[in-house]
Amino acid sequence: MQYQTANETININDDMSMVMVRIAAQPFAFALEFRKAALVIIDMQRDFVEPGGFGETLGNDVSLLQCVVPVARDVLLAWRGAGGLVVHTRESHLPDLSDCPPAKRLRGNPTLRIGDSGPMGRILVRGEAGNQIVPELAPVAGEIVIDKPGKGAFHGTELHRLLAERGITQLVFMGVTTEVCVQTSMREANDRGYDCLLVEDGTGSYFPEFKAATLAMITAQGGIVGWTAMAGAVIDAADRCRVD
Ligand code: TIU
Repeated sequence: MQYQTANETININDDMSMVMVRIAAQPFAFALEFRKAALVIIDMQRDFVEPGGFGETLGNDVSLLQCVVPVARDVLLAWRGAGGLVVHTRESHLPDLSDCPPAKRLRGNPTLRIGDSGPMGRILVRGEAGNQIVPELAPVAGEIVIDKPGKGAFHGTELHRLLAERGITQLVFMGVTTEVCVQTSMREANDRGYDCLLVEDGTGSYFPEFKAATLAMITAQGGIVGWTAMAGAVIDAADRCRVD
């Protein structure tokens, strides 16, 4: 069965489980197949969002990322409420740093390097306070948590296998920072065959101009990397996929 609402077409299976919802997006509408889609929240960790973590050691103003938290929370709650799959990632390293290439640790002139002790524990090390996801977006039982040693969520992780096992073909991305871990993960996903959508107001950068450029790069050339859409459109779509 198919029916038309003001701005979208919705297909419904005979068992009334919704299979496809159109999301208003750039460069054109995104056909969300909710049961084949996962929400992927990249690195919403204290290390990037709060003072005293990795982001600040690199010289960044972490307050620029804090506006992402309430928006990402609204999308997360809607997605969760509709029973969708959620993936959280954390950029993190083993305590012995055996998964941290020296080139990454030694790059630049940070006030503290990866593995050094900071105000929220060892910088970017698994299990430390600063490495945890901010409380507003904390994972719940049944959600996938990926600890990743690189910027991309697929490099050195089981993410592709875990998604393939669940029949996931579409990924809706949020998180930080837009042009570093989010864009790298989206490009990795795009090359692995996923349709990817980035929530524009659910992602943030220490450099607003880099965020704007990333959104433009993703959607250029007919969606060379994927789509972008506002959180409200994604929340509306998730709400329509609820089976109450
Ligand atoms: N520095 C910066 O912008 N980002 C990172 O190092 N990691 C993530 O983006 N998660």
